[in-house]
Amino acid sequence: PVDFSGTWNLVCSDNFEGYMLALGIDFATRKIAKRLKPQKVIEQEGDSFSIQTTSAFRSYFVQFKIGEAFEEDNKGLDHRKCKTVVTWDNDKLVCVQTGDKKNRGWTHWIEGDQLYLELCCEEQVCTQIYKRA
Ligand code: RET
Repeated sequence: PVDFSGTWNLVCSDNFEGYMLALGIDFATRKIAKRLKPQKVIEQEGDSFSIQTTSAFRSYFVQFKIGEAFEEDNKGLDHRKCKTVVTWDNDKLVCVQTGDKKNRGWTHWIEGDQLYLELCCEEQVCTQIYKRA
């Protein structure tokens, strides 16, 4: 099975601006956030995950077990509460964030030595690629 564990650095990002706009992130925050190169530290033990996204400006931490819904606070992002659940779709990690925003969620997968992250909100899709540190 896939193991997402490790430290990953952002190498490219497409339409993060559109994603942040869809979330209603304010102009000043977007201006700073789009220049960031966040690092992800993922710990995976079986079906338990913790994902720390760290940047010079702000950070975000989330912890979950596959298939177990939890309340996500999105603290430091848009602060909207979601009922969140993450499941496997073959080797992809698929997150659905149910709340005020339609079509909100993300998918993580690995290809070669790259970690992909697709972030969705409403009509916007942001694709990011991370490389092992
Ligand atoms: C930053 C900087 C402040 C503004 C925004 C951010 C976005 C963070 C995101 C994190 C996603 C985390 C995921 C975790 C699971 O893999 C970089 C904190 C909007 C979108 C998908």
